[in-house]
Amino acid sequence: LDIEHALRGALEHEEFSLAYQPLIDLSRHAVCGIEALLRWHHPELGSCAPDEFIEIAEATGDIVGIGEWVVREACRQAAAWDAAGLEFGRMSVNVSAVQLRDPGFAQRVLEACVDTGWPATRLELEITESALLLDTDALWACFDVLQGAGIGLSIDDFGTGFSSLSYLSRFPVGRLKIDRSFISELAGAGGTGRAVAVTRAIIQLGKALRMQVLAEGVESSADEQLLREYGCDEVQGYLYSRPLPPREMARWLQDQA
Ligand code: G
Ligand code: G
Ligand code: MN
Ligand code: NA
Repeated sequence: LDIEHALRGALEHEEFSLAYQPLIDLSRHAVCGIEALLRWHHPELGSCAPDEFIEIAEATGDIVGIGEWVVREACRQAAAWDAAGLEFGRMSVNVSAVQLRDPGFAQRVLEACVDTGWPATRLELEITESALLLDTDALWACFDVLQGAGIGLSIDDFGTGFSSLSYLSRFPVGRLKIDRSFISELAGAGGTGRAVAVTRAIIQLGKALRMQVLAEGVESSADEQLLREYGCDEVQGYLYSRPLPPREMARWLQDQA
């Protein structure tokens, strides 16, 4: 039994679930969003991490159907939490370049919002720098539909890809998410070092381009303190919460209120 074969039946057999991690606004020190993270448990293979199966699902094209399920489930859950009076701001969903290339993608995301009652203006899609390298008419048409509906776009793992800066400013991207590889080296360096320079440069770049900047992988209050000094807008990481199953996420939100 291999991953590729097992993936094929995973949606039908309801083997996927979502974990949720809070996003924190540094100035208010309050939750401002939630990121949905895909989880897969196969009865024989056990739990399989996204890093192990997303690439395979992209190669087979299965990511299109899986990704559509992720968007729908995240929006459904967000609407349910909102109806229950929990406050958390936006719902953020990871989207692969393969999904963006699919002609019906943007329309189906809008349909998911309508069907679940989740406002498009409170949905954000996280894409990677590599997705922008496509730069085709189809990609622009996709962004037009998303932007027209008020759906936000952020660049995930920023700093690890190859986007040229002039390029970046042409896309309707509202937020940069600094890759956690830089944040993990921050505090130890005590304000010097490569990771500090890159982190500060990304925050300044975000300001220059009028984008929000979020730092991923914040694990210590020393990291948080530095990021606050540097003018970072938002943070995410184990310091606040690990990715949690839905019930635990709801409890975490209740505890904040
Ligand atoms: O918790 P973590 O192991 O979930 O995530 C590992 C990687 O998998 C991250 O880079 C994340 O962006 C990616 N990932 C998580 N969920 C999804 C998803 O629903 N779709 C896509 N395309 N990537 C995801
Ligand atoms: O989509 P993205 O590449 O941002 O995926 C987030 C990944 O980072 C997930 O695998 C999630 O479990 C992981 N993650 C979130 N917060 C932390 C953290 O503080 N430290 C580490 N090491 N990983 C984290
Ligand atoms: Mn992400
Ligand atoms: Na990331």
